[in-house]
Amino acid sequence: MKAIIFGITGQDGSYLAELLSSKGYEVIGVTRRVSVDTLQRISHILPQISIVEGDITDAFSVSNIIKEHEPDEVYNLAAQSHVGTSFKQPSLTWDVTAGGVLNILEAIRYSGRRGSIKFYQASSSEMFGKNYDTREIIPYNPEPLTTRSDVIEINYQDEDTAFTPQSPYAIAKLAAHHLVRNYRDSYGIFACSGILFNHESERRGEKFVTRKITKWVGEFVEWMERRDVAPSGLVADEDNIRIGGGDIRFPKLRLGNLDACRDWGHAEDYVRAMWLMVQQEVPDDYVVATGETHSVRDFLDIAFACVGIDEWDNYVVIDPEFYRPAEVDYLLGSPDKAKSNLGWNPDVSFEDLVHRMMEKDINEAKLQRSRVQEV
Ligand code: NDP
Ligand code: GDR
Repeated sequence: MKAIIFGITGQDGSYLAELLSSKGYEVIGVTRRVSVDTLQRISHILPQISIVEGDITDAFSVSNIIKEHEPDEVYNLAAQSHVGTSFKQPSLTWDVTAGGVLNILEAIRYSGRRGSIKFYQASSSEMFGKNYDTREIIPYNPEPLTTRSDVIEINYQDEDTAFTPQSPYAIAKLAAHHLVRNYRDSYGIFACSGILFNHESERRGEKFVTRKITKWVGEFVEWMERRDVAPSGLVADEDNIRIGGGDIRFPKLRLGNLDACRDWGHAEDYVRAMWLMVQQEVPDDYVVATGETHSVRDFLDIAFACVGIDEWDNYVVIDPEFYRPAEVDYLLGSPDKAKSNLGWNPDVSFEDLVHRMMEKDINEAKLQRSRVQEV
């Protein structure tokens, strides 16, 4: 089997390349030319995969790659994937995140092999925006329902929840999502979309909130250890944490909305769901999520607890710079369809996810002392 991965240098691309390689696939990764090295996440598997140069906004390069390599499966993970950035660069986000998908679908349509290529598109829970559905959960209890007050209402999103995108990124993803459905219906192309909820990992980009937190905490702990100081010896001012209130300081962690709730899973589990979707007889769209939601505050609690700090308020500044013009407040996915049709289940819990990311960033900070944010 031969698979092309657009977006192989990203978090998910690296895990998917590992998964497909381990299954004996010939993997071709598409990378765009940039002035810095973007192959770090896949450097360990480069001998097992092939790299070709291409950009999904360039219709000719996409078409040539698909014609030349004659893949059985095409996975599109390429996107301008940062929601905050999409408000600052909406046009670029549209071209890459929506237009790029059209280029791939057209390339498959005119490849001369459209009946032989299976296509996966990385859709997103951001497409739900502020919307959710509500259902009642009735815990087991022998008392008659009429006398009970323990019925819980739960808000969730699944494949039937209406989309109300809140950002240029989400709008571009929704356009791509509809294109996939339209090409499936119009031309009989095997095209499916995974509506994936947030998934993180030790390889997560450093501008997403989870990795931003674990990286900061790792560097902060390394700084304390190097200075041989405990939290009790620190004094915080508006922007910095100072040893004994003196000149030696460490900049506070600057964050935006701490009340946002996300359904966070581990990327390794989620790329398994992508592959399973593509192995089905009939293409369909699936929500992939853990079914649990946690706030950014919850994430902070666990990340700081990993290094023995229970009170982190003094170390974090709320900076309006990181607020979004329109926010998505609450995401909790219901992955029932993926569980029953694909036999998919996540293995990594929220707590394990945070612990794994913290372990990686504590070790990385120790290894890279020169990168510590010290002034
Ligand atoms: P990343 O931001 O880590 O990776 C994005 C990838 O897209 C990178 O390989 C990047 O290349 C590539 N890319 C960007 N622009 C172009 C372009 N013009 N041409 C070719 N490649 C390009 O994202 P993730 O791995 O986290 O996510 C994978 C996909 O899943 C994305 O589409 C994202 O929107 C979507 N998604 C992610 C979720 C998550 O929680 N992680 C949840 C739901 C959906 P380069 O290295 O050169 O920048
Ligand atoms: P998200 O992820 O927007 O959900 O998109 P991100 O980690 O950027 O934000 C999650 C929530 O945290 C809040 N937040 C901050 N976010 C960032 N980046 N930086 C901060 O300092 C900060 N402070 C608070 C945000 O406002 C938000 O509510 C991710 C991406 O991977 C998308 O590509 C993907 O489609 C969705 O997940 C599902």
